[in-house]
Amino acid sequence: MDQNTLKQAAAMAALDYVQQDSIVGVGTGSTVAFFIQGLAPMRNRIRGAVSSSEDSSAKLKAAGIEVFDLNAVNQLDIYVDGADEITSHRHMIKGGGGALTREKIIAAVASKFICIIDETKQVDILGAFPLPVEVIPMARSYVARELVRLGGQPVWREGLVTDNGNLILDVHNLKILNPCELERQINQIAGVVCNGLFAQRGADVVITGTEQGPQISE
Ligand code: ABF
Repeated sequence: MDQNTLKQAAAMAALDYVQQDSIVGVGTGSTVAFFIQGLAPMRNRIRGAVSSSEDSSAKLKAAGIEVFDLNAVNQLDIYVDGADEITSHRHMIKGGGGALTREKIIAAVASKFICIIDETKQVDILGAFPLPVEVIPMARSYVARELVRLGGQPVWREGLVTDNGNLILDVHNLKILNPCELERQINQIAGVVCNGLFAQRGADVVITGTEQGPQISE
């Protein structure tokens, strides 16, 4: 099976967690795009969605699904999103799509974070995928110097401005043995808006598309 088929299988399996008359938290990326396609036929059985990016908002609206501002919602039963890397502890690197900040906010609100992946995302140790860090533009160089002090090699993702008007540094050559601690350390650097380590708040359910079908871990 090709990677897209595996992603689609995981995304379809996540539909079973969507509750009647609920507002669904929706992430960003190509795996989530399959989930949004699967949500479309259910649009009259849910109230709508809260979206983690302008890209996903456009896909949801095109599918006829109402998009709510998070401030209009008190709680979310589920948040469905992909990942760039994930460990057996359900710690993740996210943000390859540049939407990490809104993704982390919605994940914080949701009761259950359902991560949908293909099996290529599973790793023993996080860090082969460069860790995205969203920064306030004026702080880019200072934050880059601080990330070097933490052992990384930050590269400015030139040409990309996030939905929040900020910049992204992708940090290479990290071998992340304590994701929770590094997440905290990076968050303390002045000028950092958010970083792509989802370890303090990891996933609650992981649905992996495999050759044998979707495998669910919770
Ligand atoms: C998104 O899912 C991002 O955090 C992450 O980069 C992406 C994974 O992309 P894809 O599903 O396209 O492999 O939530």
